[in-house]
Amino acid sequence: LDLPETDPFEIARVAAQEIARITGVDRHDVALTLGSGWGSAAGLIGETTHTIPAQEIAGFGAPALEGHGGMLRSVLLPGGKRALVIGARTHYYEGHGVRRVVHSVRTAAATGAKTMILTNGAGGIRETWTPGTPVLISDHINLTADSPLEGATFVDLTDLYSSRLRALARTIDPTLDEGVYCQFRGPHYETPAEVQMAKVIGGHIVGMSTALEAIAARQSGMEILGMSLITNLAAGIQQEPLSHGEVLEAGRAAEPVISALLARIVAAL
Ligand code: 6GU
Repeated sequence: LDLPETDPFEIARVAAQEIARITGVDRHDVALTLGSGWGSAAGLIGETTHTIPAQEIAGFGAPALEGHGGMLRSVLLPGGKRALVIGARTHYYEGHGVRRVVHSVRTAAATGAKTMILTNGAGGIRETWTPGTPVLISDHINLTADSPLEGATFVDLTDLYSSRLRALARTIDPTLDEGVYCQFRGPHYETPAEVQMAKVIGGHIVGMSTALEAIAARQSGMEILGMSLITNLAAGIQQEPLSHGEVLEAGRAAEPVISALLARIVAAL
């Protein structure tokens, strides 16, 4: 994937073939990337028939920490559809390049998935969002200065986060707020001044994932649902310093509720 002459879509097709061979499932209908706080949804949406260590599949590479590799799951949904659950996200800040960041999304598309659900844990800019609040992503601002598209590939990003799927999510939980997600490079959190900038330019949520993945999903023709779990308020919005430990703890605390919500949304697709 790192070599400029390799075709990332070809590696994604190989990855999809490997998933089909291991699972015996020749097409998946929907794919979910489960970020911080969303992991329990894997067990709630249906019956996991196969769990595959991601590093066994082409293009996924070795895990950042030994023993902390992500898993890919094939899940049979109650209605008979198939979900590919991606528990292995490569973040842009890991420095493996944007091809690695979006490889799971391209693999999902190559397995046949027409719907891509992208979730994350993120910081909130709106004071009313207490830790544990799930928010629908309505649009994004990509502050990475990078793109998964290579060469003269002009892809329209209107209604990137499907208004149809957002409306469907609100039939399950009418109280769901929505907001604009700003993807920063990370891995440091933003300064209070950067958070103010994000607010002034129209952002409501700050995080380190999702936008680049959504662009790749649109390029592959998938319909996208994006959801953030607000794990904390962003720097300067909350007065206390941010800690990764608190972010993880807020994710764990909210996990049962938001995972159940996501499972109900998936059942309604
Ligand atoms: Cl405040 N910023 C970013 N970039 N990512 C986060 C976060 C903040 N809180 C959780 N994840």
